[in-house]
Amino acid sequence: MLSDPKRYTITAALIYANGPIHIGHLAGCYLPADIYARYLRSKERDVIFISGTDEHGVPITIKAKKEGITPQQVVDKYYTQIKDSFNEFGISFDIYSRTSNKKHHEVASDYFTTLYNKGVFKEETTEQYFDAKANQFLADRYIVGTCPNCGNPNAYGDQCERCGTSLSPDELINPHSTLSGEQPIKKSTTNWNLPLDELQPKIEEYISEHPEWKTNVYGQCKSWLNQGLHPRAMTRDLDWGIKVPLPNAEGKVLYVWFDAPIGYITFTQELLGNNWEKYWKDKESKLVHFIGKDNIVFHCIIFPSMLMEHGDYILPDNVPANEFMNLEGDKISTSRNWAIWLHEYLQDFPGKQDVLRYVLTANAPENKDSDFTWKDFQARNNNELADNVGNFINRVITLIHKYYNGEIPSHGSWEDVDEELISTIINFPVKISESLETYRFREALSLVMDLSRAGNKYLGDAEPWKLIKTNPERVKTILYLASQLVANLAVVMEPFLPFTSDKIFKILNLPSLKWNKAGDVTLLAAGHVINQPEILFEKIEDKIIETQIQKLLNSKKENELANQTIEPQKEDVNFNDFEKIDIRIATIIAAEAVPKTKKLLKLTLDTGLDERTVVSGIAEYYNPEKIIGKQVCLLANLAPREIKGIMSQGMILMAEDKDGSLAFVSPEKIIGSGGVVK
Ligand code: B3M
Ligand code: ZN
Repeated sequence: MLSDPKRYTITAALIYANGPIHIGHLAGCYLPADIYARYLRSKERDVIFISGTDEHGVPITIKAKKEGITPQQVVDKYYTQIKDSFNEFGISFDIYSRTSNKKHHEVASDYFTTLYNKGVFKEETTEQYFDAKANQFLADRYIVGTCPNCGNPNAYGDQCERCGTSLSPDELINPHSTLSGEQPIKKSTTNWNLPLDELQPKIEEYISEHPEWKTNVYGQCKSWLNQGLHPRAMTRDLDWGIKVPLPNAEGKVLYVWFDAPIGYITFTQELLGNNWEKYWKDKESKLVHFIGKDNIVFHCIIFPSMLMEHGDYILPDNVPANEFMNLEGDKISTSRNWAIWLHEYLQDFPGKQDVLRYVLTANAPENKDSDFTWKDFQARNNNELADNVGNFINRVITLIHKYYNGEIPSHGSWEDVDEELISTIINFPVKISESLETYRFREALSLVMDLSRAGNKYLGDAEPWKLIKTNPERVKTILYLASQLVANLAVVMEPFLPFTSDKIFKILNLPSLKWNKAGDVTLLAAGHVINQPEILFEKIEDKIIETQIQKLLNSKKENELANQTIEPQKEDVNFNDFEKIDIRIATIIAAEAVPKTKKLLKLTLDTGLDERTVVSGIAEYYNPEKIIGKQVCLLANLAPREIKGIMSQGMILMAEDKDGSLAFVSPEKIIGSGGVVK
């Protein structure tokens, strides 16, 4: 572990440009990366924060096929949308680029050539799965099957997303093509492998130098190493991607996981021109990759192998991968639309970026999966942001305006409670730093909240609003010190809540201050004039939250509907069979609920033949009072049977919708009761 690096190279995963981004992405990797980068900038360290979109690979071509557009159109559409969302949430990348650009094609291609010339790759001709119908080799996500490790029936040809195991198509049980659904055949093809099996000792040595890595990351690496690494092809038979720069490689592109991490290098070059190399090659630079847990093997084993084999590069110093964030108890899923999309959140909660940043960090899936719920979002906003931070700052600013026309008062001598608060102000930034530097962002944020709580307690105990009548001199000291705490909070809060920090500095009429000012209780000089208070966090009402919950429930319902299949047609019957059935138009003349049941109504029907009773399971859909006079179809000659002690003579025909709801089948104009349906 590099303890006092000269500079930091921070990367956040290059997300596939095949869809918008949701809270899971933000919580999993972009927020922690941003907090870290902002903190280091505040410490005035030399830092670059690099990211962009991954625009190659099967996920892009599958999406293009689905939307009926070209892969280029897919990535153009989502690159802009993703970039805008990050921007609006204050994710402070120094560059946000894309792997489909020309520069990246050159850099990745050169990188491949360098490894090729060094003899790193093993050329291998093997039988690969091929979809004869689609006339295509089935790499990566084009093939699915059952994971040999955990039994997930939808594991991809490169990885099982359920257990995280990295796979090759040959390991899948019962493989089938995602293009045609067919069983694939085998066809011979040549590819270039990275011999991870041979590199294993070097990788083992590298990983064992990093026992400080998060246990989830270190543990995953150890488990792969224990299973033994396998060679992995760095080229694919696909037509979308970076062409393999070899004469005999027609129709082949670089494996997306070969080119994507090189994107970090390309984008650094785009950002810095000739000045890029020290961020990747100087041993005193600290390289940190922020990713989600499904990308661990690629960043801890495969990319480091590529870097080692190239020879000039430093290796990742840390890969603080997070686990996953669930939503209302269920796995976030793009295809099931079970997600909170950032662009939709912004429409529904304009200006509340920091609230989401706060909730996602306070509840970050740092060591295990976590769960986002709207109720928790509301509670954290109302009880933590509004009642703690907002309330403290607002009270201080308001009182300074009320008593001193907005001028910071001068202080008298310190009392014990003041000394205590001063030592809190001095100690907290150090503690927060320690947590941040060891990637414990939840803990760091909760320390910031503790600092604010200390301010609230100080004010609440001192009660300056009462003291002003009896001891106005003492009130000056209290508000002087409380205002210093407000300024300190603005400094230490900046990495987490940059928009709020900005607002506080504006209210305080100060320029944004750097981390080295934290712990100082003279940030606001006596006589300095501050601006008017502003509400930092509004409470969020129940009905707003209910709307969001309803939105999720609707999407669940829509999804269920879309996935429901139409019942297959039954076996043929002949006309004689049909004629045995006596269906009549009947008119409902009375209806009442059957006591002690939820579903049943007792109906009295005028059938033209007689007046009879039928028990029908429609109480969830019809109010008995509202159906009197309604004409329905009755299966009149169904043998009578007793239901809940009532003799039911026949059955009302109902149409069932995909969601299971029921509707009467009624004649299109009034028909005399007893009319035959034929
Ligand atoms: N595109 C996977 C993902 O979006 C992959 C990350 C690349 S990081 C170099 O989750
Ligand atoms: Zn699995």
